[in-house]
Amino acid sequence: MPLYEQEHLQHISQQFRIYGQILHAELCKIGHINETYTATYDQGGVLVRYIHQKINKGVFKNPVQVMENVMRVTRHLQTKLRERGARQVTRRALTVVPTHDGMPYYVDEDGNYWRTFVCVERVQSFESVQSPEQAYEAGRAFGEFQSLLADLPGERLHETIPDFHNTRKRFEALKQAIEEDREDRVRKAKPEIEFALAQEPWIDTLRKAHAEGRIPERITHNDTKFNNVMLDWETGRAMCVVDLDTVMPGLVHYDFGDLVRTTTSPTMEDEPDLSRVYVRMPLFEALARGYLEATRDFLTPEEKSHLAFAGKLMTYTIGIRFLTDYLQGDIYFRVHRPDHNLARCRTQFQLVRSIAEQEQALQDLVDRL
Ligand code: GN1
Ligand code: MG
Repeated sequence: MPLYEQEHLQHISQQFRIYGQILHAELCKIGHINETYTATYDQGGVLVRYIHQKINKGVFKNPVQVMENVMRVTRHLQTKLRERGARQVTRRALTVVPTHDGMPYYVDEDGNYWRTFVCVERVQSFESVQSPEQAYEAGRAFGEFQSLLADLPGERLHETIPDFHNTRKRFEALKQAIEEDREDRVRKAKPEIEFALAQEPWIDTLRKAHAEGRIPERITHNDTKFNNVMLDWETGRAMCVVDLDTVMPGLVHYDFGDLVRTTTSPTMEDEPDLSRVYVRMPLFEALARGYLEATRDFLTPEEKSHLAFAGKLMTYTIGIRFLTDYLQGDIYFRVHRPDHNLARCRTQFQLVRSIAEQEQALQDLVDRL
């Protein structure tokens, strides 16, 4: 990390109620949006780590509302876990460390919002799923997350990104990006564009079911990709889910769908060898088992009947978001090489094809569980 960044981080770290001295900090490369550092402190002669994170204000237009949601959600999770007699509550749900004047964030001289979390230790996350056990754990973790938040008291949570999973709006944004063709990339993405546009007939299915009152709004995580689950080093069990910025009102399908996207093919999000990208039944079955076990108390038959479809819809939705960003010149998702967003899009669309081919078999499997 360059020296000026080190010094800036030193300054940031002093704003929070941390009883210790910062020794060093490393940039954490996971995630496409926020800037995250893992910082080590000497606290009474013991090394303790904290997470400092700069919220991406281009993506989250209202960081104050983001943190209001995060505070309500983390407090509720911890209260419920304590009531249930859970051990290691601060490893099971994130803990926000306040600033010296009790605020959940610090605004720096450039108007950036910073926040600090207790670092959950002896856990790891993965960019791709390694086994059915892991898929099961991911399903269970996000199912439990929804279940614990089902009785969150108070007002409706803020919509931190309005229309985040509104596939119709994402579709319109794609069409506009194609029309504008700002970066002259449309010709390079022809097959992907054709595929994306051809899926239009089914993209409104869930929003329609919701509008007709057939599926309810709930509190959902909305970014359930597999690397947002922290698994215990030793036991492999899911301990904690992270990345709470998009926790807001949503459909359970948003969460289950993104889990299908990220846990049923043991490949990376940008896997270039498309022949390796397809749904593995044992992974899907484990995921669905974990999720259904945790959501049994509240999930309705109608919600359950759309779970396989949810996988297709969310994979498609995130696929068209990558494609749109590619056409607009990579302004949203962090990229690590040229055409990275196009590669990510291709991988998603390959998975959409695979889910579509097996959709009935996948739903039959869900129905049997
Ligand atoms: C982003 O920040 P990260 O990498 O966990 C994105 C998700 C996408 C995901 C695709 C706020 O999540 O919606 O599904 O990338 N988050 C936001 O990898 O846009
Ligand atoms: Mg993340």
